[in-house]
Amino acid sequence: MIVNDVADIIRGAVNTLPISPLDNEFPEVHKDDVHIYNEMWRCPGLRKLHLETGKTDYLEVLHCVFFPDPAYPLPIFGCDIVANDKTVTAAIIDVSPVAHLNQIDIYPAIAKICNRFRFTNRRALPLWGDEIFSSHCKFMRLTTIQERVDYCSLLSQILTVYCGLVEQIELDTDWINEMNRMDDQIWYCKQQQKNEKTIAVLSRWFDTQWARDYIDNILFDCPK
Ligand code: BLA
Repeated sequence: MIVNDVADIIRGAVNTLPISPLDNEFPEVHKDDVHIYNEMWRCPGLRKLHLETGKTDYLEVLHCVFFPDPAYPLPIFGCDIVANDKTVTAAIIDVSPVAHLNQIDIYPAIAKICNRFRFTNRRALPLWGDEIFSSHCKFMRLTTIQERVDYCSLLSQILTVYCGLVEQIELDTDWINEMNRMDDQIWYCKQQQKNEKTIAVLSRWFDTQWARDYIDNILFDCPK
């Protein structure tokens, strides 16, 4: 199953970092045939590394975001998978920019990796996504086994570069830079909160208010 393969790649990358566990309000959520698992960590440079996997009888989702500590000049890593029993309808991966990343430019390495992969069933980003994702963002349907393998390979190469950057990044003590990175991360979270497909699926499974709170506080909580 693609969600399990992708989750294992993410856990492998997370384990290369000096992580510690993060308070996790919902390690597991079970309702009828819906089962959601949350894993959360932190490490120097990242305020929250979050991996969520969700399964129902007919749908599997994986959501993962590495949210930087705004005191460090790091971009945001994010990926998402939505799969039914036949196909992966949505697979997305991006290293999303925020202001003042000038310490080390990760994008030439990311561009080189992304240019190695060509997916046939590309999808257009919704407007809210267009405003936060980088120009290297990949968003597509995965229809063949080869495309799933390619997605996993793309993911592990990007995570190697991203986690390598996290390990060598230094604190940027300029508080104006920090405030700008904070603003951009809040903008990222607010835009992601607008994804109507997330709220639609979660409110099919749970109470609408619970779904809203879960999106705003667990999936895309703003930095404080
Ligand atoms: C799309 N996200 C979706 C879709 C669903 C979810 C059902 C529609 C699938 C489709 O169009 O084929 C739902 N995703 C979820 C749910 C969870 C989840 C319920 O992870 C967890 C409980 N979404 C993210 C992250 C990104 C992201 C981190 O969580 C990107 C980094 C992007 N998801 C994203 C985008 C779409 C999407 C861009 C397409 C939205 C659209 O086409 O309008």
